[in-house]
Amino acid sequence: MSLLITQVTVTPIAFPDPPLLNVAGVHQPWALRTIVEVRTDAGVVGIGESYGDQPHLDLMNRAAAGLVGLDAFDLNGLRARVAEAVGAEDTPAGTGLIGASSNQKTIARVVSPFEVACLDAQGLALERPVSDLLGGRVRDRVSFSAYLFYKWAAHPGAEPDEWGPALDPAGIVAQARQMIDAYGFESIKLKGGVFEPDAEIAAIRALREEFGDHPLRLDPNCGWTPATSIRVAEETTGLLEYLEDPTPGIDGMSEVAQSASMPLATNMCVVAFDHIAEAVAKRAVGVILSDHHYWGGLRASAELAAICRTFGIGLSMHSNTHLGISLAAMTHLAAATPNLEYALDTHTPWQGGVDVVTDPLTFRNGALDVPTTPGLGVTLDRDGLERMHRDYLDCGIRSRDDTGYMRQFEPGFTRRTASW
Ligand code: GKR
Ligand code: MG
Repeated sequence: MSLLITQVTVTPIAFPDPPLLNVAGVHQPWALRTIVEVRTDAGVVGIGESYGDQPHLDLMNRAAAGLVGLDAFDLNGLRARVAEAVGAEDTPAGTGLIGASSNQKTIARVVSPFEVACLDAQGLALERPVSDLLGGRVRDRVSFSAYLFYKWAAHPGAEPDEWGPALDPAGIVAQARQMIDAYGFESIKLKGGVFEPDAEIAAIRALREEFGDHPLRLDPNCGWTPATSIRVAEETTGLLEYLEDPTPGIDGMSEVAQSASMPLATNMCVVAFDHIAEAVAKRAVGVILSDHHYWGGLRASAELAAICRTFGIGLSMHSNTHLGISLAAMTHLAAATPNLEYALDTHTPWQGGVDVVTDPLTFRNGALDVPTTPGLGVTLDRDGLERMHRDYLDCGIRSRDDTGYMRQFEPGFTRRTASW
């Protein structure tokens, strides 16, 4: 069967995003993503989704130009061509909430959407779901967690959104109730690093009181020093299934891990293959959050899973603001990853039903059925893509900048890394 790439399209899009708070500031009114389409001589078109920041978009466009003529089954060839197009570039994506950048990580990030699109095309051509191409489903349903954020009621000057404000424990519990009623999630993650640690511990206690059985996680995105992290770990003993990125760096995490009773998780200090050896040697992390968008695609994420299994490290999955192509890719990957023991993160509830696919996967009891139809099992909404591309052109945002946006309202604001 021939599956040669005949054309690659890269389309940046924008869609509304609520004012979610984090250590870097606050989400802007528009979130950016990029949709890639890989056309083949067999007539099938595979789709993928990635970040929308300008430097990354430039690299994806550069890489796309070199992919025509490649066999969509040749994923090693894809990586080689992307690496050649990226060259020595080292560009960060977004806010730095997914760890430091490097040339290897830049290549991995650019490969990812094209690899997903090639796997989608392969699945469509072979009439098999992507999970089959990754080794086959070990589960039919994939569980996700309720991802809570402190947030404002509205973007300044705009109408309140459907979620309302969440600026204290009562607001967080109300948000959890609303999200769990709508989606049925059974695990809960709170994005911290926004208020002083005692306020965030109080929110965790309030969640525990309200949701007796739900596993809880807290993620301040490195907002605390090692000493503060040790104290928070002590005070949340018995409350958390894991504590995510309390403090920056492998050394800092290692210091905290020595006394913390719960595993420490990360999507900030182990974010590329060359970080793993040091993290293992220093016993810095108990759980790695994989993310195919920056680990280099679905197959690279499966390699990460094997390494975690080898070293007895737990595996969870990270998310950034995303749409339905990424959600489908995450679901196929999780379905085919035996040692993914934790419910996955997703930002889906925050997108208010806006999507770039006509048939988004839908949550039932906090989980998604793994698609069994060919490819990713979702279809690009071409009218939606056009509309969202126009929104991208009109919104004026070209890179995510949570800190710059926050400074419009709090001029002295600085990112709170290790500030408590
Ligand atoms: O959406 O503000 C956000 C999150 O803070 C995100 O950017 C992080 O990368 O979800 C992420 C995390 O787990 O660190
Ligand atoms: Mg995190």
